[in-house]
Amino acid sequence: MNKNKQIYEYAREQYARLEIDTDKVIDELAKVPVSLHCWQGDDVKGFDSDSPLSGGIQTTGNYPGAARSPKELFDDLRKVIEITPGKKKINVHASYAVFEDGKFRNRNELIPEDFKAWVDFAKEYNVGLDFNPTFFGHSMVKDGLTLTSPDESVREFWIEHGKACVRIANYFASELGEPCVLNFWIGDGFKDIPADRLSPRLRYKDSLDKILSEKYDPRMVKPCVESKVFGIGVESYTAGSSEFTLNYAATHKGVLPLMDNGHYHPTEVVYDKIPALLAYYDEIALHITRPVRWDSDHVVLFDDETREMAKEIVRNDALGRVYMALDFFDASINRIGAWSVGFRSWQKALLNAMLTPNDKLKALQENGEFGKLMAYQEEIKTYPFGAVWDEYCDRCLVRSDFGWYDDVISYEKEVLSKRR
Ligand code: RNT
Ligand code: ZN
Repeated sequence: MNKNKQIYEYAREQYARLEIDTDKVIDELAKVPVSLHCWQGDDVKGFDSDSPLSGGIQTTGNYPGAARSPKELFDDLRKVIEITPGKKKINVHASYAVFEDGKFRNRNELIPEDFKAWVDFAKEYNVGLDFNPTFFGHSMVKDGLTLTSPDESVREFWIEHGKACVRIANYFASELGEPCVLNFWIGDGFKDIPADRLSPRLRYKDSLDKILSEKYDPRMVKPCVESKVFGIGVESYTAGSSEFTLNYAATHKGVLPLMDNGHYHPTEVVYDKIPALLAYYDEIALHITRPVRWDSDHVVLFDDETREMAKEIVRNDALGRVYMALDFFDASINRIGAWSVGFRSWQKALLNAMLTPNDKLKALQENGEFGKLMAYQEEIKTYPFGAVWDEYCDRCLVRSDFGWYDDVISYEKEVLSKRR
């Protein structure tokens, strides 16, 4: 037996003492889909517009090698898929339309065929697709507003965009036979103190109603509304606040709330909100990210919030009820590395949660044995998690140790550095 296997055997025994079957956990984790966002590869630029990024989001950094075309982005995604363990879905933004017939279509007139390249890509890897209308980075964003704009023609344009996206989500789901999460996020809001906080929200509500009047199969298309507390240049007011989106979802059957853990006040934690929503909703969605001071989109790490979020999903037996998607963009380091660190971190968090003796710990809580609960939770932290992670990577045929980053470096040398 080689050294790694010996180490794994030891870990397996350790976890068996906690009545955790590591082999079973590895098999289960490999089946859990996590949505990999397409927009880390090109700093959220997309293919359909030269307008600068808007909506209160921003990428910083100019590390060389960003994807400049559909081909380059697909190549880069392939690399990320190759070096990360676990089942994926791909999360596509509407701004990533690939006009194969050479004819440009504006966002209000997009058709399913404009995303055939994505469907082909998904079929190549046997993965599902999720989708997002793109309400930013476009000349029809007026004074920072889209679906909430007082200008009817602006609103109309974006409603048409939303409807087109419902049709595209239907197309994804029917082509791939996997549900398509269709996430609505708008950056609409104000930099400074508004005089009317209600009218934009009423318009947002009405616009969403109009968009979702477009027909879709609720078992296969999962519309979500994502909230946000503020954006860059949109500091004083965001129309799609947490209360707004939660109540929209609660009052519209089939619509899911989406929580992005970068979209709350800095001391709020999304892990506590997950069970709160699970008490009311059959299904919810997440954007997994890492907020740092003013920014909501740093690369996901295996940190406390990430670990606790995964625990809330796993120990509440909600892996089948929570649609998990990554959402971050870092242009200051190698983008393939950033993408992969984020994906691997969430995989680690899920694995860690699955290697926690959740039933035992819950029983301690129910029995009021809080001292013992604390002691046990601390002991588990030093269990040989790394050995199981290595074995999981091995079985997924990806490198577990530092070696995977060598692949990132060679790809940078051979491919990315030539993009000038
Ligand atoms: C922005 C939201 C949103 C975007 C993507 C690109 O703050 O998190 O989800 O990051 O749609
Ligand atoms: Zn998000």
